[in-house]
Amino acid sequence: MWTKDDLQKLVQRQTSEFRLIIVSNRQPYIHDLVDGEPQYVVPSGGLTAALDPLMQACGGTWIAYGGGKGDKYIVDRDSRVMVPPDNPSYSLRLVWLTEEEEQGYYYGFSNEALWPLCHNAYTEPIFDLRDWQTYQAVNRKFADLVLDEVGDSPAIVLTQDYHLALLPQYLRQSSAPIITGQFWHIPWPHSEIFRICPWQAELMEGLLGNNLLGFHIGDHCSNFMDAASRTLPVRVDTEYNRIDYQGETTLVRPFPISIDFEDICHLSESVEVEEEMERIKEEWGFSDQLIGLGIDRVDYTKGIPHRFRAIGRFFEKYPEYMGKVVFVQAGVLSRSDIEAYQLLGGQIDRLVGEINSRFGYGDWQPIVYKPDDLPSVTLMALRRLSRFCIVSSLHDGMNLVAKEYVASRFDDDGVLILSPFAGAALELTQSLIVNPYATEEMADAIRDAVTMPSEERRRRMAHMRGIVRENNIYKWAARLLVELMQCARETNFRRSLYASATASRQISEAEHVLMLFDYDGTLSPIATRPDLAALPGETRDYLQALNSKAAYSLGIVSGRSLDDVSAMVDVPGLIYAGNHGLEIQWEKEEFIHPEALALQPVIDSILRDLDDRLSGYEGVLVEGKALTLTVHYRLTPESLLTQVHAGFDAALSDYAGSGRVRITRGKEVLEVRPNISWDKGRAIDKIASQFADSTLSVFFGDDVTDEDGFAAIRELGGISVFVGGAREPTRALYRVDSPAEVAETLRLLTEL
Ligand code: GDG
Repeated sequence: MWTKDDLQKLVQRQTSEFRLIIVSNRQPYIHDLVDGEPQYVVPSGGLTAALDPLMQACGGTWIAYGGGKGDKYIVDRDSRVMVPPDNPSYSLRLVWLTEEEEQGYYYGFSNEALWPLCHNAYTEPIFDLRDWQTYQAVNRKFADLVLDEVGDSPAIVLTQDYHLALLPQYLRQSSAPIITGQFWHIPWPHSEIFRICPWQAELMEGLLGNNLLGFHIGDHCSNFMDAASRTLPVRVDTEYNRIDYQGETTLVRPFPISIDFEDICHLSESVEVEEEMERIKEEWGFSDQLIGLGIDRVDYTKGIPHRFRAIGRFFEKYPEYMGKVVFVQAGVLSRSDIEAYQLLGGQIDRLVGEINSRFGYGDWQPIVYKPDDLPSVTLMALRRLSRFCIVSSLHDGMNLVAKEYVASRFDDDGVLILSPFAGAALELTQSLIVNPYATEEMADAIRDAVTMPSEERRRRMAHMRGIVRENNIYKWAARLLVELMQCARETNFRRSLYASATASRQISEAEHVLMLFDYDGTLSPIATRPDLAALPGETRDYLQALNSKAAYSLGIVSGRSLDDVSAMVDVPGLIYAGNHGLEIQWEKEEFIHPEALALQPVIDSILRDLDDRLSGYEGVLVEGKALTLTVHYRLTPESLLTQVHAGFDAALSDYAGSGRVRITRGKEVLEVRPNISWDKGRAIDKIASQFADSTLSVFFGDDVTDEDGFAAIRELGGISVFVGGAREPTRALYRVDSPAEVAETLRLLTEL
């Protein structure tokens, strides 16, 4: 089970070289003015509930619209404040919008166009040109602040939701070192519906600015890919869920969002909640009645009228429950400036009035409606008091209310009635899943919930709790981050060293640059035999030219022996490190690792054994390099490979477990080195230590053994460059395609 702690460790291990920036419309802590004093409130809504725990675990910056009246009073000159206020752990930076901007971007395009467009709730979207233009302008405003926050350092920017569909494209248009991910919290409509939007192509282009785009469930991913293929000239790969457009790739993945299960479970057991339960029973006059519960943002997608109709039908069909069952609907009013929401408010009030006056008697009313944004302790108490909870969404990305209900029932009691049109229905299969439009079936589901034997209630609830406990918010965040890191490796984020403004600036501004290269596959193309891997003539010239500049010191760190590599490169005055850095030679030092020297007889004996066993095989070359050895088998026919590998195993069996040698399998080569804590990374550290701290270290490499070098360079705050395909995993921060591009980089630097 994922915990906050696990997530924190994952972030440190995998993403430490990137800053994490979340961008959303709404801030997680809004500051209002109470009696002239700024006071914060945590807004209700799924987004905050899900992402605040992630930011608390990871640190970083959250960029959002400063919509609170007190916001301006609590931020610093950069519009920044540390949050949560009680336990500051990450930074919140605010974007300021005028009233017109808020109107056009938030109420207008986001909530009168996109929200109804994405939800099958039969509310017609309003497409207003001015709203659209404001939406574009505000997305740019957000992008500017994000770019300011990113500066030159590599960042993961995780954008939230439908308010910011154009932002990723704006970020990509800059050359900032950003990996872009976006989570779309609401459904993505079928392409037949999406195409009614007059700006479908622009929206699609905006979202394809993401390296990774997440939805809650697979259906929304499929809808999106289908819509993309009908809107733009994209290539869609449905097997790997990826879209290629204008040379860039967007991965489309389902990430079912969740909640902090343990936290909610723990809170619901508290004494405060127990006391609140007593207070509610007494003050609201609930004696022995069975309580049904609804908790929603009052929105036309949540199916609140549909649920009330079913409650009316329940009492009509099963009058014996009159006076014995009461339904509490808690709600928080939202977007009340929008006409569709005002109409909904009126419709709900009328329905509650009708049902209560038709069935209610004495002190008993079938529906208690509290659209008052109740405090969370009250909501928690209501969850615990209730026999059943209804989530009757007409269409819902996930629906966290359902998961919160499950998490708070530590007693394994309670029945969840759930719409199949909420993403949550795919996980909470032990709920009573009912179509909210089917009033008759909903009424029967309510009857089933109130009559369900305790044993069955517990069995179902225990099952659902197991699922939500396992699929908690930390797992969601971890999966998203892991996938984003995969994107960092798979996309052309490391497209080219010289396309990166950061790297170019770092190099051109450095007082001194220590630039080290692996040889095979980095400076020279891989050849069929090691002696054929010659250095291209122009590369030699560039190395020489650059090394003669006072601001540069160049060197080679290779797996070849020192004598071999210095003969192949043949540029005097360079730093040469051979045998993976076990021997180093240049004007400032001559070094042979003493332990390696002591283990030389062991390497010699393995060499003889490998030679005896393998030198007869076609295409096998056993190369002794004194301190290490390499077997090359790039030219060995496929049919002999099994025997060659068996030869390795036999020759190495006595040594593999001895702890004296280290065996690495690289690009169709097998290398045997003394097992001492020394590698290319340590050699690079040793060389770099001879230079001033202000020296910028750069290392180009292509093979597994170069990864140690990349790690060392990262520690030194330098520039690590992987030479090779975009899809190969590496720790390097930058990438160039081939030895030819390394030569081109050298040429450009000589001309600086
Ligand atoms: C979007 C997607 C997706 C509700 N009423 C009150 C109240 N709430 C809290 C709930 C819950 C949150 O608001 C609602 O979350 P939902 O997931 O149900 O829905 P949306 O706000 O529409 O969120 C949705 C979500 O994003 C996350 O991705 O699941 O599909 O539409 O936490 O407890 N809180 C208070 N008073 C209320 O009356 N205090």
